[in-house]
Amino acid sequence: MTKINNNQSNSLSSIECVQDISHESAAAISGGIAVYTDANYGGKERTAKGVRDLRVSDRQENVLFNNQISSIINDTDKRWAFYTRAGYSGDRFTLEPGESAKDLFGTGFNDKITSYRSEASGSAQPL
Ligand SMILES: [Ca+2]
Repeated sequence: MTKINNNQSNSLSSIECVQDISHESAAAISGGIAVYTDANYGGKERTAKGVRDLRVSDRQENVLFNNQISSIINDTDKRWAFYTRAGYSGDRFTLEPGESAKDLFGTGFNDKITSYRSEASGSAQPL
């Protein structure tokens, strides 16, 4: 049962994306970002904009991606950052435009991602 259907007024991830990327940049994204619950782009797939808290979006969408992501495809023209905690906090790693993560096992991030978002291209290098 879906409680909320109005994404425009209630989606935290939508709000965050507006802050992160310009409308022009958002329109330039071609293939988008895709995360998978299994390695080698298997299991369940989530293709969407960034998300501030997967626990919230999971509940809204009746899915389970929080602490499940094991591979990622970044088919966009932006760097994307992935975090172990909600609100883009905790440990962080990034994927450059066109870069993919085939298997997060052994990286310290397998089944640990709770939020992710795009970053402006040309921003400072990650730590
Ligand atoms: Ca997994």
